[in-house]
Amino acid sequence: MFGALRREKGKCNMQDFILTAEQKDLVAVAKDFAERELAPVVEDCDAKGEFPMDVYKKFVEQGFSTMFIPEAYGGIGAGALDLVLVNEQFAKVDAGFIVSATTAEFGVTPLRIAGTEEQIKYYFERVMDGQLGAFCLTEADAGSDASATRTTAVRDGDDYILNGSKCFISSGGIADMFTVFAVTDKEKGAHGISCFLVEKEREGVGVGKEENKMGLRLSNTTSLSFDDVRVPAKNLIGEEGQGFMIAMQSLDRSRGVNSYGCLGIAERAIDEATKYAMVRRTFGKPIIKNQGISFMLADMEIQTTAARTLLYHCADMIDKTGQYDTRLGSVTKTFVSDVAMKVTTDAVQILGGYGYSKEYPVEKLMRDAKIFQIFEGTNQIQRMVIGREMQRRYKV
Ligand code: COS
Repeated sequence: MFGALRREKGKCNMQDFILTAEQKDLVAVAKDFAERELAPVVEDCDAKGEFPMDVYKKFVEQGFSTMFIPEAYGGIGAGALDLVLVNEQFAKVDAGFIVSATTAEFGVTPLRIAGTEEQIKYYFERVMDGQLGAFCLTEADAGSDASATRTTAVRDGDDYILNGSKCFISSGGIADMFTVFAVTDKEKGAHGISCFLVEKEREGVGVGKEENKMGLRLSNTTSLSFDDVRVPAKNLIGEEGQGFMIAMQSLDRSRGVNSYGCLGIAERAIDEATKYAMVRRTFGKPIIKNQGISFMLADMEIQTTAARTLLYHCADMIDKTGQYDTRLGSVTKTFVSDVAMKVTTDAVQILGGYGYSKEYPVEKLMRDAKIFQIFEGTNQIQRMVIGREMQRRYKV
């Protein structure tokens, strides 16, 4: 009866309107690769707690690992939004894989903030060869309180000698280069921390056991030890004492855009829960016909749409201004990860007993979502950061 006014199916997706043709192509390529190469190994790797190195090698061959490297250094020079879009597709299949596969980008951030041209080139060359990097800040007694770092670096002629250990390092066991934060002057507190580029092959670098994690089990997470590791002074990133500021600025850059992981998880949870609710029948009708279920799904959609919009906005701001806003990064990280936890918990509820069973994928999504409220600064720390930024803004 409505004829031409009838809505076309699938034409209400905002991605149809705001993405460029190139970005839509990127999304399609990433989606195809993730579903073809990654999806078949996820269940097994999740059970074993293993990073699929064979898939990573293909990921490198396809050029995904060098997307973030500027063209001037031989990479693809993708923007922040391009990277979010691609990584989101991987996260829908498995967030743990893409978190570990992209640690080189997080690892190089201190160099991009304060490194020399020579250091950056050296790091990028190794990434172009398929190597991974890792960002090493957290210690057993320095998690939320990052300035309580105990790892030390003592100057010895033209070198520094590093001693100490780091924990919960993403890609710790598979990375070849580490950006490590260590105390060079313990009297100066946060201003006595410095940052170093440490190659895995240096004598005294040790990789600890892999964490047996609740979720994100395809990501590799280990501790690292530094036992009299001699590093040339040219590996100091920035100046002595700048390390804490470099760490904070690195987190300002990563926290927002790295929310692609939990966004992909939330989107997948909606897919799974909606498909299930359409076919699962109780009392003679599909459960989605019950308002109790359809309202839950609607709330999941509302929250995830808002999360996606916020994340794309955060990435777009970086592309348009070249600036990384501390407040916006923390706001995005907190909102998207809280949404992912809520949405995956509700997806389990909609699937009921099946949701709690490993036979269906939603229990894994719920396990995977949790860490996003914890790493890169807990969501309590994010609220502290946001509160401080608000005080700065409203200072009279
Ligand atoms: N950019 C630039 N400088 C910053 C900064 C930022 N985002 N945040 C802090 N600084 C500077 C401050 O300006 C201050 O310098 P001055 O002494 O010259 O004023 C210095 O760094 C110390 O800052 P502050 O006093 O705020 O440090 P705190 O010890 O109170 O710690 C928090 C601040 C809690 C925000 C910090 O420890 C943090 O982010 N913790 C979480 C760490 C984390 O995310 N870990 C995850 C590891 S990676 S997966």
